[in-house]
Amino acid sequence: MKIHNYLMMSIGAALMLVSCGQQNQSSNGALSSSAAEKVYVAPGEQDEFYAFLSGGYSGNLTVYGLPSGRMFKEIPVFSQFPTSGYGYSEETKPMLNTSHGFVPWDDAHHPDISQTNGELDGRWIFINGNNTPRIARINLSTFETEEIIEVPNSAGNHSSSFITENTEYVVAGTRFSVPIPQRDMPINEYKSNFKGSLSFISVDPEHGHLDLKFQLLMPGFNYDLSHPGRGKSHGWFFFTTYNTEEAHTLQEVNASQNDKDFIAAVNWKKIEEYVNNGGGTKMPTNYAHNVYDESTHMATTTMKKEVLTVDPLKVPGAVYFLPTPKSPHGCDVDPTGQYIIGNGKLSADLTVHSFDKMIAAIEGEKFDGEAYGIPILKFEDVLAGQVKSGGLGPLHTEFDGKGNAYTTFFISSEVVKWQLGTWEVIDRKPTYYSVGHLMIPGGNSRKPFGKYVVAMNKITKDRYLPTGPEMEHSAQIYDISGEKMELIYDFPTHGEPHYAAGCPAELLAPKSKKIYRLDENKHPYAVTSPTGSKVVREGNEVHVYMSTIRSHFTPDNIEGIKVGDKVYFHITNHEQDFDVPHGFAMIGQNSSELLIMPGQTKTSVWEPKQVGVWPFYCTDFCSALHQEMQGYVRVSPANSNVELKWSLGE
Ligand code: K7E
Ligand code: CUA
Repeated sequence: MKIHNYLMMSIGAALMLVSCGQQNQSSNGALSSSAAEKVYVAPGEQDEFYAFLSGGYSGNLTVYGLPSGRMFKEIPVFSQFPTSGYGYSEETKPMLNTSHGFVPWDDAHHPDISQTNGELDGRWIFINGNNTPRIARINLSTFETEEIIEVPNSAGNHSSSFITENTEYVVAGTRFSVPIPQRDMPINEYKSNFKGSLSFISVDPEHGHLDLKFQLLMPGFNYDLSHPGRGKSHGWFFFTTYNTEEAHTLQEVNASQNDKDFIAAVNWKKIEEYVNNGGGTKMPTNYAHNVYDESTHMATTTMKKEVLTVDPLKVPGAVYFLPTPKSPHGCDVDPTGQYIIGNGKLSADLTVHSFDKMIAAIEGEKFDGEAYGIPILKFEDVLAGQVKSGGLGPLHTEFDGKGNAYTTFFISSEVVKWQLGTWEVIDRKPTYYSVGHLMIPGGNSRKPFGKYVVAMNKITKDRYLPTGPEMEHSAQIYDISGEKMELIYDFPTHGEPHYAAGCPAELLAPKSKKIYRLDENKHPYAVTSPTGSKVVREGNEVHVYMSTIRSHFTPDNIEGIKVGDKVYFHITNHEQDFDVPHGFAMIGQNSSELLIMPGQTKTSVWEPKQVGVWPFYCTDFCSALHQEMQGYVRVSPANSNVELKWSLGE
């Protein structure tokens, strides 16, 4: 039966291909049984790679396995997430604080895994919030968001969050230029008054803690994407720009006037030295820095009031412009650090700049004018080559570590494989449909794992059974181990994945955390001993110190709560086994349930509005007696004299 199905599918596929007149997909195409074997991970077996896909407007990050395309987890980052209670629990609410108040959503685009010597080290993954500019750091042993720093003087935090070769910095560039500092001024005075900030956020090598070290205040262009130099170009960072016209309206026309925009090359080591020697100007500002402490299980917000800004003209030799056609989007650096690829989305050819030639041109002071005092290098002097791709709408490029690059073409819906150095096109395969980013595990590091490429498509159409007008986006896996790419699988993704990051499973799986140790729990409201449960009234605030173990809450009966009280349930999960969470939910609560991992404490607030006896229960099916895992709270009128008491088994 199974063989029969495959046969039918293969014949169907072959007919379709013939009728579409597509010659470039061999009979060994997507639906052949050899392709099926390549993605088949048998029950009980595990995937070879982790893939972290940005969630776009879901604000989160999803974790998949490659090659199976199975989704393992959604990690909440910038959005409230009722599945775990992230952003609803008292402990995690501060993670979403910003200078604009509590912002429980964002648009997450570019995850990047920490590196040591330019190779993935698997400690953390970073991702940007595009809308209310933020950078998040996620711990890759707990798969939890540990830190979110807001980026002041930024708007549309898009050329982010990319890290330098030793994770010295996570870099965040602004897409929109804005008045800096923000002020009330006419929009049509944009030109030469607005500025674009490029932020360098240092990463503590031990704990990963983030600190906004300096902000480079650049001319008022749009800074679209960026990547670090690596190897020989370590110490530099490259940013694509568009709207060098500095238009402020009808951008689709007005920001496409110039034949060439720029890639900005920033020597951050030079600027770091300048600020370490006291350079830069402190500017008053206001931004949130939110840190989750794994020992107290609690996040805190610190509002920062100052930022160190740097005028590029004060650091000669730090910033240059490389002319690049035409409204470039992706900015990618090859594993050797020699080539900087600018994908002009309105151009058919890819422009590849040479780092060596750039340095020679700088040393020879061969400039082609300047923009706001920043020297412009001559296009011909820095050009390494052009890829005559034949495709339309190039967006992003990744590398396989074997001398090849893979570029996505949004308009012509394809991935094109080409060779670094010869600029020859080797292969092209269609995508379904309109691909944005693509990802090879380690594909933006010195050591890519060039076995699979994942293409993330913007349009799904007929790839899956229809689900009404809204379809999940579609990703596709290609086997790239041979000369030609082979499409081997389609899988749906969540939100709108832009970029993704991947790494070998063995980098993360062995160190993945299994439980939180109860004897290390420093939460101030934790119940760490079986007898520690209690209920304490402080005015109209009531603190319930509650514990859970299969299959009951302690206490499970509470009386003496009154309408108008604010009841804090601080719940500690006393399990110390892997994968035994308990949940908690209270009727009428204006937040979400909580999912509490073994050894962890989380807090849920409930403000009872009605007199009665109200139940709570465990939301996670934790044992055969999970349905018995429940309790009652008696709520009396505001003026009642019912004594506060709690019990279990009475
Ligand atoms: Cu091209 Cu935000 Cu990286 Cu989407 S961006 S595709
Ligand atoms: Cu605990 Cu269900």
